[in-house]
Amino acid sequence: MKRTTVLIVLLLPIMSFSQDLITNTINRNTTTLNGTWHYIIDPYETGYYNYRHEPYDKQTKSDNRAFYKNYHTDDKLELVEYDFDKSQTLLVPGDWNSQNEKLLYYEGTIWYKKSFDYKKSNPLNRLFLYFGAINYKAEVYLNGQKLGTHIGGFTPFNYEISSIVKPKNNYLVVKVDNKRTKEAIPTINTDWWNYGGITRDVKLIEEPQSFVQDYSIQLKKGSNTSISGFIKLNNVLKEEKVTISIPELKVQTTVLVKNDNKIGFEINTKGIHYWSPESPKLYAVNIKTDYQTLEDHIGFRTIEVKGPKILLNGKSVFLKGISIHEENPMRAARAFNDADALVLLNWAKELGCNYVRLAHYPHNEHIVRMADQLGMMVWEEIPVYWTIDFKNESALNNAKNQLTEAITRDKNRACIVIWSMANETPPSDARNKFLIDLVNHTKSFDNTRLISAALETHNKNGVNIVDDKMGEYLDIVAFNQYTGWYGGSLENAPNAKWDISYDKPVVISEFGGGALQGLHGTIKERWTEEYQEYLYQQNLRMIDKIPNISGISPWILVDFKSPKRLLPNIQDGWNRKGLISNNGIKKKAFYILQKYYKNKEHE
Ligand code: GCB
Repeated sequence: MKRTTVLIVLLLPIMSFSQDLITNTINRNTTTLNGTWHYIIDPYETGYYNYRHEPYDKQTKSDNRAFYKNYHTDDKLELVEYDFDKSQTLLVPGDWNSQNEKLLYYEGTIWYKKSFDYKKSNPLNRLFLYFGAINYKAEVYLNGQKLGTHIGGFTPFNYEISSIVKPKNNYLVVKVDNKRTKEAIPTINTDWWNYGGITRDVKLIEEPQSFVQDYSIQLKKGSNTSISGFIKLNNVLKEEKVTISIPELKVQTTVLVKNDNKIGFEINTKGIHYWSPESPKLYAVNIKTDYQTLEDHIGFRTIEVKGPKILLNGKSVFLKGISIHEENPMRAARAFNDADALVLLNWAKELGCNYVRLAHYPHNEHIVRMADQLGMMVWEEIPVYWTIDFKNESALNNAKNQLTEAITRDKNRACIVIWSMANETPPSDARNKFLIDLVNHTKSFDNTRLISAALETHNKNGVNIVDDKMGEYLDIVAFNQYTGWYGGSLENAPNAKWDISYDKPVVISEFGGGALQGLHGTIKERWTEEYQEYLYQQNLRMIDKIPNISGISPWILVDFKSPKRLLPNIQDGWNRKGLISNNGIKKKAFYILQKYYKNKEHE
């Protein structure tokens, strides 16, 4: 193998994490805790607070009434008012709403309990407990000891449990609370189902004393021959050598690691087969220390903006996209595995997409990895949605933390080309400050991708205006517009006038309208497939004339559940803007967009 020049840069810790996230858990030595978990529905939080409403886990004296104690007694006289083992079970991963009819609308606390045995393969090894996501707030306890609290429903977190875990009869208890609150991210008001529960994989990760916790391996900004990034070890015992190799490119480099800080590296190479939708090449990359070898599969590509164009690997690209929620419509449930990811992404492929907007929060790692493999560019977003409590410092920290966790998990995925800061947030000084903070935060982690946010337009004297101040801070000016649905005439749409203040690529992050699959009529009848079809035809005619248009992600691939959509016999709890119905049948508008994308291939 060719040795290349090594540049070692000591990167300062960029921010302190609430817990240090372990990345690439898919390729580590793990044991799943997925499966059946016992649960107790606890709307009054009886297992958390005593009758003076003081949390048990903040008391100095241990109290067996706390559900996390999972208390059992042989004393027939003793008062014990809960028993996980006699309670029902739920499947993990999975939302609770879709698993028990009584929980469809439930928003509040549910306690989960899983017992397990665990024998480490080497007694000196360390053990970590990893959750893919829990919506929304999780209090986690193992064998009666609190591990921590996590806030945010769509990002992973982990705890070290080496000193608590036993070979037999461990009991893991998690209090999950999905109540909506004003200061949360997202806030009280959203147009999607507030699925509660342990919604993603749970696993135990066994690691050596000192291990590779995280790394970034990507093409360096501005270069198409230099692969750079950092390696972060956990618990460096002595000076350690870490070798990063990409056998197929015949390159490797070794860095000397002295402490737990991130260590930068750079590898120069030639002959990279760049990742693209047409050819989503992923390279096996090995990270080797004295104690372990960790493998990943990483694609290399450049993504940049030049004036009003988006360039992928130096060539102008049009984002032929579609928006997607993390939901399997056939199960009417949160999506959480490869099979779900395939259903959604194969539909997008069939539509002719090269790009998906994963709205409105970070989706599970399965779909992101699948997009990497299938060659689908991705817009990843955090749930800063509508009217967040922008003046609230803790809301900002919460949003930043969710962004940190999302970027930490996904930064090595070539498919991700855009980080989105927000969706349809109302402009104000407080909002601008909030979003600018998020933009800077993102740049401090990852300067290789583009930054955007779904903004809004307003109309003045018949002209559609995009002048949101945030446009200055974004690489791509994206906005949602609903001509023909929430306002504006479809007939005149193709002649609409546009005034966009920025000479940057423009992406229509949403447009669309609802139709009940199977309902037919004329283009003058709302909810018919014909109306939706006409809406797509006219919007696409209009979009073709928008200056600097560089991509679209219409709203939305498939009908999705929303408690806000109440019209009987039409909506029945579903947002009907899907191009595909909730039972998987394509509506007429699907074929309009498919044809539009097909024609784009010849442009
Ligand atoms: C929007 C939102 C999206 C909604 C959609 C709608 O602008 O961004 O979350 O679901 O409109 O259907 O109204």
